[in-house]
Amino acid sequence: MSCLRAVRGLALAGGFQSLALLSRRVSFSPRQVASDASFHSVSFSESDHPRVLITGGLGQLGVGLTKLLRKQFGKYNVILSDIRKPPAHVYQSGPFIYSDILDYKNLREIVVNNRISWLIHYSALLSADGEAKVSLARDVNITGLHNVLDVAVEHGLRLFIPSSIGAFGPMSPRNPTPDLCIQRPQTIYGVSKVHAELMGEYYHHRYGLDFRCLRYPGIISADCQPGGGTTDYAVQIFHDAVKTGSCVCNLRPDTRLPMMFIDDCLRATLEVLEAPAEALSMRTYNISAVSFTPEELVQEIRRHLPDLQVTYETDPVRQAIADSWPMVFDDSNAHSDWGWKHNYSLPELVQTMLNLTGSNSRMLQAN
Ligand code: AKB
Repeated sequence: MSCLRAVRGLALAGGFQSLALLSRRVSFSPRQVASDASFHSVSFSESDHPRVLITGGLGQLGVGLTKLLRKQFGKYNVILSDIRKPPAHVYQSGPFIYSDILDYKNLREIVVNNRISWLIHYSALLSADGEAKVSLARDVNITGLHNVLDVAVEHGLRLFIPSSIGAFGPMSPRNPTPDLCIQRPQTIYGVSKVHAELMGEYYHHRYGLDFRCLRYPGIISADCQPGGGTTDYAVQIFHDAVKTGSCVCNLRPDTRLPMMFIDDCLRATLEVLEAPAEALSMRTYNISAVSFTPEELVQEIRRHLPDLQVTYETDPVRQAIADSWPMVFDDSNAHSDWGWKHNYSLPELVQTMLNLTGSNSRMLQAN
């Protein structure tokens, strides 16, 4: 890609050190733009609230985060975006826009026309999907990321990108997994997440980008069908348990993974976005809530649905991914730097999920 071409000449002429200092002071854009382009967004005076754009907004997290941010910052200050057509209730609930993160000009136009100041980048292929579609995952998770990073630097945005337990690999310590350790993941998803962490931190260091990143555990939510993730087995169990009373689990019963209820995840995202920069000793934090195995999850669900039938049919690709991931996540830095603490224990998560999936499926039956 063309980024950094504009500054490369200067680097050769003036030396790397002085360029780095200069670029931090004058907010150099890493992407070459037309010489008559005006960065008028920087001259806007900031309103009280940020103007937020969420990419990949129709996945598991975007709609929920949009709701939370709109409560905090106002309906019209938060724009949900995706390349897919939104369902009616999402379209009617507030601003929605088409955005393609692989189209840099489209992204820039949205940022400029809507005076965006915070960008939350949720577009990504997840771990199991990524292994099935490596080249698409590389495009979306890596090329798309480059576009997002560049537009964020060019327009002085605060940029949030989620990373994941998937950013670790078989050589990482697994119980517990600290923030800083050997990563070396073995999936395209994991490689793209390490790339995002490092590029974000590099742009922070080099251009002063306000990059913030949380490594999410597996997220459990009720209002959308499980996507292409390895931890989605847990979401699937809830849907099947409520709908049919039986389920097939594609991981071994003793596979321990860090997990979190969606409300905790969305709150953590808002909290790190709002944290004062001085509080952040790092730019990428682990966040954690609970760790459980399929067997432990099933036991807890059986306290409410004693007749639940479960069969284990291990999928070798997903199992290998899960076996290379953390079992327990150490989030002590998030706790001490910006006060992170989860609310939902396993029993609370299960109770809430059964209530929500039960009422969702009752609503579908009634319609
Ligand atoms: C996945 O399983 O791929 C995701 C994740 C843990 O990042 N849910």
